[in-house]
Amino acid sequence: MVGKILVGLSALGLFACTNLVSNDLASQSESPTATTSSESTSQQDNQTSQAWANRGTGEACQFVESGFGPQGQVEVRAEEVVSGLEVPWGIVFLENGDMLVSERPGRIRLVQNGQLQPAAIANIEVTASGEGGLLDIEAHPNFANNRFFYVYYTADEGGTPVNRVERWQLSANGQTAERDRLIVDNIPVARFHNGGRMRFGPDGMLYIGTGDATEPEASQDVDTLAGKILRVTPEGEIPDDNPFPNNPVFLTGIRNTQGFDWYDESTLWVTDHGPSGELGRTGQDKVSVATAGDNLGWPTLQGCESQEGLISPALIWREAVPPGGAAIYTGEAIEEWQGNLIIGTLGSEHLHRVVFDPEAPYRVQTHEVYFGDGANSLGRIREVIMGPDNELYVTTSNCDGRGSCPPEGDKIVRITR
Ligand SMILES: [Ca+2]
Repeated sequence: MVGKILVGLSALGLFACTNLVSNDLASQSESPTATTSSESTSQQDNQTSQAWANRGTGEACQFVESGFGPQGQVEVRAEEVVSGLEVPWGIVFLENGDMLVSERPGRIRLVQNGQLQPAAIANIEVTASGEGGLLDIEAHPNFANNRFFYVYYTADEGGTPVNRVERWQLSANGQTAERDRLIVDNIPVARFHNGGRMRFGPDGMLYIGTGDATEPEASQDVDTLAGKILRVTPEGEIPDDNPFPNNPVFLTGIRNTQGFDWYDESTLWVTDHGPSGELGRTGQDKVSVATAGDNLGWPTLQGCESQEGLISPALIWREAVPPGGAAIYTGEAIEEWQGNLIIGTLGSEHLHRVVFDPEAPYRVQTHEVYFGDGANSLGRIREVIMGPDNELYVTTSNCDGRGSCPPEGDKIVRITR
């Protein structure tokens, strides 16, 4: 039935079609894996494999020829949480509701009882040029007991810049932090494409997005850390069950990811930046559906092209979006968004909602633009993350040299009804 509606309306144009059906379809996505209790395991397995049969083949790739997508139809608003920040790249929520925020120039800031504390709790010596500096921050899954958190930053190693992940420990009173150990070193650096996103997965492993450091072919080389998503233990060791033996690499063929989240325990929705002039190409920012060991195709694939052994995107834009952080909305406040991927965008300055087909979760059903117009624009959006209060938080990145930095600086904003 859903397929027929889509086909029937497609003559009206893609955007009209997605607008008309989005609310209906979104409500079906609330229980994507629901099955009746009478079904046998083998039937479920069979259904599952059918549901994934065309993942990444190009068959389900949606190419947005112009613009970014239809205007969002759900009424949402932004509430300022704090301002006065400078390129807040990542947020960690502490068990008491406070937040740690990484600022790209190298500061870790504390938001305590809703107030941004004036002094940084730690200053990390970064070589900040271009897109490098202090990028993401991530809490240990057992932070409440061990107070460990992770930082990804660009360090000066004897005159050569490298990207590095370290583990730090927050003091008991939360006012200072100390370096604990090195987790991953010598991630290649360039002025652009430094990756930087970190997230703990549902398996308790630390996933780290890296950039190709302006060497596209590095993304296809499983023996470099550039242009990948890495997977390591909380101590920085290589897990025994990584897809490439004795190798931290989890996904290859990535150009510069800053956002990913888990659809289920083994499936990631991954955003990636497309080319900005190299190899004579521009635009082509995209969303892909990935599992362990996948090759997401940079720089081999363009647009919705497909090739054996490479994963074609689910959604790709001709015009430059570039995507910042991304999170699956799991809150109650915006019921229609539940289970959808919400992407913050930098250049196109909006929040993007992507609804996957619950029957075929590798296929984009609808997608929409929020906060994309002048009146309610937030500007450039960097981090996108669900808080422990089940609300969605984003950071602005208007003071990163590519936006219009207001007097109050960058902000953390809550997105709610
Ligand atoms: Ca993070």
